[in-house]
Amino acid sequence: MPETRNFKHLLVTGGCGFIGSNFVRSVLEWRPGVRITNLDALTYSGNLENLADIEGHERYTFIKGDITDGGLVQTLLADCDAVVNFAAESHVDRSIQDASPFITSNVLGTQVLLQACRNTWGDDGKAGRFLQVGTDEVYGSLPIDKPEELFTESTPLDPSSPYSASKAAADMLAMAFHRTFGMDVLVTRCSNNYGPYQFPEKVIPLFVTNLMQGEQVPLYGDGKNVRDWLHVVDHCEAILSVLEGGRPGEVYNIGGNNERSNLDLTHAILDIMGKGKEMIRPVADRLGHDRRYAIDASKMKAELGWQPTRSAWPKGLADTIGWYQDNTEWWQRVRSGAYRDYYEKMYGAASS
Ligand code: NAD
Ligand code: TDX
Repeated sequence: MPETRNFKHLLVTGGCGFIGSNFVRSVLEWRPGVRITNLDALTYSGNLENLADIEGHERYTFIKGDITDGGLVQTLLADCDAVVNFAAESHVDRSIQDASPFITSNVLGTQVLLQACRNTWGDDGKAGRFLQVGTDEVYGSLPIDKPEELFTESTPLDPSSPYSASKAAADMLAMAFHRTFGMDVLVTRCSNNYGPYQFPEKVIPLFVTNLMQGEQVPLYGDGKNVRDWLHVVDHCEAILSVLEGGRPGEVYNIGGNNERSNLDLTHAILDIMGKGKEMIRPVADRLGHDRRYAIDASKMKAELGWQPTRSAWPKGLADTIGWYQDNTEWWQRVRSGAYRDYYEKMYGAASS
């Protein structure tokens, strides 16, 4: 096992989103000595309510601001010894509608953060560590008829969507700062997450909240596309183990070993919620829709001893559906306002 590092003060970016908020809450609980500053621009998917339960926590500070603001980032970094960069535009369908915010936040934002680290932590940036939270989508698409094929850390990058292309650029910039300046940079690449506080544009909370409102669920294409589902808190634990124990300049793939076709996922949701198959509305396929993602996470297990423990299927899914059923006010607020316009543009019908 590599040497374990202890950090005192993390700058978490994008901590008001789905994964970031779960990470902030979990780390405050798991690491009683660690302080967290959360820098978030509060875009459409950033929500202060996601961390309402830790507002006022003595080891937590929230700063509203953009990762492309280098001066602000540098000021915050002066007292921090690590960055965990979650801040990003994260939805593939939105990147198909308009790629430009993806380039600004995901590419430019990552470069500004990396440069601010060098400006603050010395030319080689070695006074701190930078973890870039990446995605398996950068590897492109696997066939569904070759289950033995998996993404490893050495699979060539071959992104399909503007979203995944922007994330690939961010990963490459992070690695370039390691190779060129010797910065202590690591990249994680994770499969599809599910769990509490996910914005209901992503398939699981979209389908669950549609069904709770008596609406059908829009299934793209033939429904045979496959995703590898991981519970968000397993992802947070994996990120923390890479931050504390990973080797500089390395990529770590994180996955749930839990491949499901969208049709199987939809049927599981319908079963758990006691709904029938007539609630499925087949719709046109997503442009450039990747057929299958599947992660080989053996490096995480071999080097860091990490394995998912919360992703058992369908229990993890049922618990997650239970969370949305118990938190109707949260998602009803999220689904109001600008969300309705997004929904109508995407699915051609107003969300009730
Ligand atoms: P999300 O959309 O729920 O949250 C993104 C957060 O980043 C929001 O709080 C938003 O306000 C903030 N943000 C966006 N642009 C910003 C900017 N320029 N400056 C400051 N804050 C900004 O996304 P998520 O699902 O929590 O994903 C978080 C990260 O994890 C992303 O980098 C994403 O690519 C990656 N990832 C997500 C998944 C998944 O299944 N959701 C899987 C693998 C990797
Ligand atoms: O309405 C829908 N109908 C549908 O069939 C939506 C929104 C999705 N889908 C399908 C498309 C995908 O095959 O469900 C699958 C999952 O879709 P998303 O939830 O949009 O996730 P995906 O595109 O796989 O990307 C997610 O995982 C990797 C996250 O959004 C990314 O941020 C992450 O990097």
